[in-house]
Amino acid sequence: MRTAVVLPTYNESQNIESMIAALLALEIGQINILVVDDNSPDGTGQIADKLAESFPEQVEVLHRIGERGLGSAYIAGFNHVLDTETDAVVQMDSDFSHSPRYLPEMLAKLGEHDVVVGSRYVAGGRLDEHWGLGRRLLSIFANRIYTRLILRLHVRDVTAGFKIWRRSTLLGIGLKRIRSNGYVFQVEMAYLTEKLGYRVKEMPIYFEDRRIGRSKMSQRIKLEAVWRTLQVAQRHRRLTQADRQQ
Ligand SMILES: Nc1nc2c(ncn2[C@@H]2O[C@H](COP(=O)(O)OP(=O)(O)OP(=O)(O)O)[C@@H](O)[C@H]2O)c(=O)[nH]1
Ligand SMILES: [Mg+2]
Repeated sequence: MRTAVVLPTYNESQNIESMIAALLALEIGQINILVVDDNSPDGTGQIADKLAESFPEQVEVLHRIGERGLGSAYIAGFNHVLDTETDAVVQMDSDFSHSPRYLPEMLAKLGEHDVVVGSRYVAGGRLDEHWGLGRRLLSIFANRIYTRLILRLHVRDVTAGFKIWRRSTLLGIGLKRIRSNGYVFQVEMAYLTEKLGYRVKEMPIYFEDRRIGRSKMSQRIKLEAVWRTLQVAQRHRRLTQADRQQ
């Protein structure tokens, strides 16, 4: 099985090298890593370039100039790796909140499912204990109440950003359908996945706070998610399995 890992980075100069080392140390067959860097002012892109020189077979860097956003970085990265012969596509943060140690088990589960989700909200899943009550409540409200009520999703962790997709699932979803960029990117992908009838497996993970570096998620981005979720529902509510992209 060939696996491509898409790693979006914005100012992750302190994490990128150890993240790539941890991924390359996994024993999961052929692995290719694509870093998608949005011209990080802290030089993450240049560090990634050096790593690509050291591991030319496995590491590649996509530099985006003048563009920002987690969602659009993933779409650019997904399109890039779908042009290769990869069978599975990993989506994960590059700040160690999503631990590479879960990947072998997640990959094993992809055999019977169309996407495997590293989930904070199934039995055994956990949030970092440093999260304050406010942040916890906001995440629980967003995931367990608001999005589930509006979108009627079955998945527990609607904003999960740690996933392994089968190639065919990403192709069937049709990335051109995706319009969101921030947190709602995760929600829109989750909604399309279920609307199109794909089999989702949630696997519990411990979501650890980023080890080093600064957060990019502002209060405004979080608030924007509230009404953008309504747009996602509006946009895709009529889709069924027959609407999978060929
Ligand atoms: N390419 C790209 N990557 C981004 C952008 N914004 C965030 N990222 C990356 O996306 C991942 C998730 O972003 P984070 O800032 O960790 O978001 P978060 O996990 O909600 O917040 P903290 O971990 O608390 O900082 C990280 O790997 C970031 O480097 C962006 O605009 N472009
Ligand atoms: Mg993070």
